[in-house]
Amino acid sequence: MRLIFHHKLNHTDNHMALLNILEFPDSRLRKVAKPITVFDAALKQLSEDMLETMYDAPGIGLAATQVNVHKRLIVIDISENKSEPLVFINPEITPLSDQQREWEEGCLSVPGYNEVVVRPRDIRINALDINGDAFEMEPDELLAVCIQHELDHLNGKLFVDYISSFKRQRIRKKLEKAHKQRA
Ligand code: GNR
Ligand code: NI
Repeated sequence: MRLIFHHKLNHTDNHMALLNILEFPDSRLRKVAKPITVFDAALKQLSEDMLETMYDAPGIGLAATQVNVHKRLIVIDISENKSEPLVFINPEITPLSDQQREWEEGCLSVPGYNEVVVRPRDIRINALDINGDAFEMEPDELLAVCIQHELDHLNGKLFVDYISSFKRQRIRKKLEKAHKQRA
């Protein structure tokens, strides 16, 4: 990965909270998130809470849509020891080649299921950091997959939308049954 610029959060805030993660087929996962225009303490708090929720799950990425906040904010950490938190605000992706890649994906909003998804292999991401400053990255491998998976969430899209409707219905029925049993 070529790192052009990225911002790391300061982990000095102790007042973090775990957020509830929406699960498929919740219709709120289909909402399109709105661009962020205000870069204040509340936004920093939301980023911290999302990172904490993601680490607790555990997962390697989380989109605000998944915690029922319909703003264009994603957090990612693909490191092994929670040491590389990344925050992307108003992210935009540009494919850099026609190459595609298959990857087995999972999702905290579709717990317990993994399916292979095909996506562009080479991308650039342009985004704002937590202070509203622009940066860009050219991620590869898992980070490129994860960024595209998270941006999909902001557009109301889930990885199960890429698989056969037969598989998707089966997953929907099983999760609905699990939700009923939980209630
Ligand atoms: O934790 C996650 N793992 C993962 C694995 C392969 C491709 C994408 C992901 S993202 C997922 C967390 C999540 O649901 N983010 O939206
Ligand atoms: Ni997901």
